[in-house]
Amino acid sequence: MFESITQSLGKAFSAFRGAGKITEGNIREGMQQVRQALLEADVAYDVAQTFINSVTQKAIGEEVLKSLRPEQQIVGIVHQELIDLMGPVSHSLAIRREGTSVIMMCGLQGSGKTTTCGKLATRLKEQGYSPFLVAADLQRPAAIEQLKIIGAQVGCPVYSEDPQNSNPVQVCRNGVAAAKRSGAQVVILDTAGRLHVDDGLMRELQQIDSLVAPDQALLVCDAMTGQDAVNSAKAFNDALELDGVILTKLDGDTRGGAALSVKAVTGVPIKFIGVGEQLDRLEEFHPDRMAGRILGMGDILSLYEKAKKEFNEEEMLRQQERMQKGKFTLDDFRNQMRQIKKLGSMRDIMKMIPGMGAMVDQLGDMNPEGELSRIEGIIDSMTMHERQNPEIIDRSRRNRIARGSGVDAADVNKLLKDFSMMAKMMQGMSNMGLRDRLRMMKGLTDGGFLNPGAEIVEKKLRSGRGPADKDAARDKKKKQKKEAAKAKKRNRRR
Ligand SMILES: Nc1nc2c(ncn2[C@@H]2O[C@H](COP(=O)(O)OP(=O)(O)O)[C@@H](O)[C@H]2O)c(=O)[nH]1
Ligand SMILES: [Mg+2]
Repeated sequence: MFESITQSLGKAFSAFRGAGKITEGNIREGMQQVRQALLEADVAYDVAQTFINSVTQKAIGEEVLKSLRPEQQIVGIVHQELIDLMGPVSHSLAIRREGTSVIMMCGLQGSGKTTTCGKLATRLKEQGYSPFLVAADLQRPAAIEQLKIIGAQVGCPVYSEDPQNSNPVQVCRNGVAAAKRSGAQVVILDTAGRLHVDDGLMRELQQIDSLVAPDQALLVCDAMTGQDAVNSAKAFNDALELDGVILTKLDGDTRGGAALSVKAVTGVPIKFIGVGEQLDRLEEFHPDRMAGRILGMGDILSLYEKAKKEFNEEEMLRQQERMQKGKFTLDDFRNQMRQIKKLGSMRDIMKMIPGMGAMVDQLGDMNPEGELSRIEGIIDSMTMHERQNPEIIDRSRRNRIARGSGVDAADVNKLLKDFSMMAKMMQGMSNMGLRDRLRMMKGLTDGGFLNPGAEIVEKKLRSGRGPADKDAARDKKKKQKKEAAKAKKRNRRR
């Protein structure tokens, strides 16, 4: 997998070998080669360009990590950028706690839909669900037979109708009804594909989509077809609002272009990958592992992680000292937030904290980074003098800061109040024993200050908006969209 891109990226990184440090000159030269490597891998042009711009910016802005050579540091930055390019991903299949969930599979002919239906059914069965397959591809005579064989292998029922006297929409409707009657928990619809995206195919899929309202619409894409796969993904997503992509045949993909571009071009993440013909050859897609595989430099990556961690620890220690001396300013606070952000997305950090994992789901579409960025924005709008002496911020300064950062004056006030409370606590803490420190920390986190997501989570918990309501909201959104489209059509006819 990915041999060719791994090789050409390796060559690109060698541009930094022997360099004393990262400079604008060698980074530009190296990035030209990275771009070349990406284009050869069949990554979409815009995606490659945006990617190297972003790496360049980070590389120039990043502190020099003493223990690393420039080449190693660049690999680390590219690794992180690759992860951001392909993620974040949720592997959830939105399966309801009760009743029957419907997964609709679509994709071009030969992309691996039928095989992947079998793989998903296998996976679901392993997880203790009872899957049910529906043969809705009436295009190819052998397709129904193929799904029946796969169903027998998995050990799950397959619904089919005589293709002469039926149509795909009817098969899906009847199939879902049959699955419900049989008490199956998950129905997987194997729909028809065409050799190319065409209107007939899209209309048929839209009909099925509106009739059975699937919980998940997944697109199956053949990784070996590179940018074509990405373009078809875009077309399918425009017509159907996909929930995820399953990228197949990665076992034969040496270039990696589709894996790298799908998310950036369509906004839809890859949830699973197919890595072989057998029914157990389905894996969850993990951007970090994929980025590691593409770079093929496990040792350098772990070195980079370690150096980063040490750097963070050094910086944290320095700040702790300032805190204890009562010298902790808003500027230090801002630096600290940047450090936190560098550790990864707030969601990922929360997932690593015991007991917080469940809260991540409750966040829904909320964006704790947004809250951090807002605080950062407010501090950015202060002068250095203000950051170091917040007590001089009077009404007119406060209004200026609020205008500059696009928030209400009340938000500035709240930040100042929270900060002064925190600074006092921090200073007090340095003279305390461990037990009192912990008690104090708890006070801070409960207040939602050191944990900007908390307030949001609490709000959500209070309003009881869980995953089930999210489904309802999604259905409602779809319905509204459809109504609007219908109304438009009606108007046009008049
Ligand atoms: N190597 C490999 N082959 C696959 C994978 N997924 C599907 N295939 C093969 O691709 C071909 C087409 O698959 P099929 O499921 O019939 O595609 P459909 O037309 O979209 O239903 C078959 O020969 C499959 O065995 C995969 O992940 N790796
Ligand atoms: Mg098929």
